[in-house]
Amino acid sequence: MRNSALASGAALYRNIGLAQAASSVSLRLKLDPHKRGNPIPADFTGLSYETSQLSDPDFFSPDNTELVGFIRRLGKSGVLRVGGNSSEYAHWSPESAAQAGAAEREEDQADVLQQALRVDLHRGPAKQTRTTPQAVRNLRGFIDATGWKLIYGLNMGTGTAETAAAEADFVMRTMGDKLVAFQLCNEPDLFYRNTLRTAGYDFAQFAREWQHFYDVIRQKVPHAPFAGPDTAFNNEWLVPFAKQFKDEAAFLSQHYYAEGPPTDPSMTIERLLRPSPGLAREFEGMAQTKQDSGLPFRLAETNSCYQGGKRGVSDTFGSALWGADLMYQLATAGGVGINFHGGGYGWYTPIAGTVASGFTARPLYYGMLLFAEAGPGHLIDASLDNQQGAPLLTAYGVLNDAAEASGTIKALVFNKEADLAVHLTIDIGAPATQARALRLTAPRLDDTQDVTLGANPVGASGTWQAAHEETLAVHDETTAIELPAGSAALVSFHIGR
Ligand code: BDP
Repeated sequence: MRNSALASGAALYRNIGLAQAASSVSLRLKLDPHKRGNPIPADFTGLSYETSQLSDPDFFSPDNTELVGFIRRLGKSGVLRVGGNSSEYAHWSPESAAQAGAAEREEDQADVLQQALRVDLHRGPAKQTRTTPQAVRNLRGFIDATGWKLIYGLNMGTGTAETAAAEADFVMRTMGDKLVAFQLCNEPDLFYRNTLRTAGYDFAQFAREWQHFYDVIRQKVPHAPFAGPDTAFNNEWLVPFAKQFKDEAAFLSQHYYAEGPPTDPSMTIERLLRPSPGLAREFEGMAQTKQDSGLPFRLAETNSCYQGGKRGVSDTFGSALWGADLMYQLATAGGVGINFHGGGYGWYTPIAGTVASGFTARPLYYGMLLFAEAGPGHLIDASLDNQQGAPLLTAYGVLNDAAEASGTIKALVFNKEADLAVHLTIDIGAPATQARALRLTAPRLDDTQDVTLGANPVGASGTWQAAHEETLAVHDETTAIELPAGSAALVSFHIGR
């Protein structure tokens, strides 16, 4: 009761433009363009889909122009990862010509995530799917149409090294340099409990299997690139993997689910937006592996809540703030990329839909779009004073490498406070001539339908452009912006030359 009264009070203040009441606080952000942080590579952004999606060759196909459009809008480059639980039940079928009928395929595609979840939930046998040469050829066309690259998951869970080598050979010849890496399996640290291996399956056993698959595949495909271990969360597997396979792997990968299971009532938007001890642990593992191996780290599968997401959390505006903030947290910690998992109509999918019914952008997509608008480059030093006044406000600075010549600095600010508006003064650290703000907003954190970026929703095939940008006054290298509770903004500064 108290919370909802507070929330509606905050909404009222927002609506009548009185964000300064008791529920407002002033903070200062100081950017320093001369202190460069980690790079944000051009292919940082990414999506992850189930391998079972390949059972319908029309899904990842250049003819699926709608999905191509949604993906291209997220970045000129990026990484599509095909893997997940269902990669352990996907079978390479080079001879197979027969395909399921269109209706059956459509049903499968809407259900792809649910099928993949059966593995974790012990709800019965996982669905076995077939991957055909046609699906891989269409995938190549799709990848070309998007301009992105590919991570391809092979089946070590229930398949043989020889079959994986035959599949890898075809994939490598078809994808060429569009393939960034093969992953040999999905979340082997959970194999012991999802019936793929017996209880007690440990890192040593996994490492032997990984080495065997690697050797057999490399014999047939000498230049095949690999990434791993694609573990669910265990640094106890990630860290030794980095030590043992630093010469075999092109980069390291692990997964992260912020919450779960969805049936647990404590899994809420509010919890999602708080700092996560689980994420902090993953970052510790990543830092350790960087030190031990020098290999880059990619969060190759992530989302808000495992077991397909949680309705009212994963499909809300809260997930947009969470997702975009996670991208910058990861870059700050030294990660080189991220893949948000989805597909079909799963609660957490960034892009929902099927070939037959069409596709739409979910709230999480808007968070990724904000990241795309800020662009790649380098992080710059960004420090907040009085952060205890709004502990859930986070801020980042970006210097676009390409825009460097034209002198553009960006500030990303996320007010994840549910009831607290923030008056933010930004010290740009350079004499700026102009400041513009692009806002990511929705009426409420739990809103699922009315998210906008720059006052515009995402249209068909991912078409979007800002309908409204605010001009902010700049005085003596500073500007100020009001950030309503539960909102984010991208502020761009042009530095005078
Ligand atoms: C991950 C799996 C993915 C699932 C996801 C989930 O890799 O295939 O769909 O969990 O539970 O662990 O939503």
